[in-house]
Amino acid sequence: MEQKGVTLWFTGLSGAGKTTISRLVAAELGEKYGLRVQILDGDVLREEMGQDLGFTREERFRNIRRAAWFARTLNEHGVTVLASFITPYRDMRDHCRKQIARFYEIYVKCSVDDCIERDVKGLYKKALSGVIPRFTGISDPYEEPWNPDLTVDTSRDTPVESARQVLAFMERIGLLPVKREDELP
Ligand code: ADX
Repeated sequence: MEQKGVTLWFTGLSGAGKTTISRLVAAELGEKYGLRVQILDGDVLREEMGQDLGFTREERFRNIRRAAWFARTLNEHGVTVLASFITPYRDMRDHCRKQIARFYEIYVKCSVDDCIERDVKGLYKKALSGVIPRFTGISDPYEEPWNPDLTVDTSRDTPVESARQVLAFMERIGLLPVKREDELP
């Protein structure tokens, strides 16, 4: 089936700001542009239908395969998907790019030091003390994207600024519906 919607795939470390930014973007896309939007989030998807999965490379890949399938299916139904998963390996992101016709990779860049300092969920502390094994950025790899469609830097910019950059990117490449003069209120 033709994929009518697009997927913005946010990749980056835990706590980098993927979820926060995707929520801000989703609100704007829905309210201002009337797009049908679905957020797919790593923590939520794992809770709802990934309890069988841990964090080995294979399990992460299975998680990402499921998410990519969902994104693709939603796109086929005209839904814009904002997916936020660490997606730590390049081959996983390449898989997504192949599966999803209109796929845009957004690197939510943040230094490990800043993530440790924020530690919103308290997971870095546990990872550093060895309570959580295989933690991305601490005891498990994160392969930085070589050629993302967009990078937002949350060590430097606020979530609102980053969300604006995402919307500006979407506008620049023609992903936002243009309102005609006579349609404006
Ligand atoms: S992915 O690697 O498969 O893409 P995903 O984005 O779904 O990861 O889930 C990451 C979330 O799981 C983190 O934000 C964090 O809340 C939680 N988590 C628990 N254990 C780990 C771990 N070992 N590594 C990374 N994230 C973990």
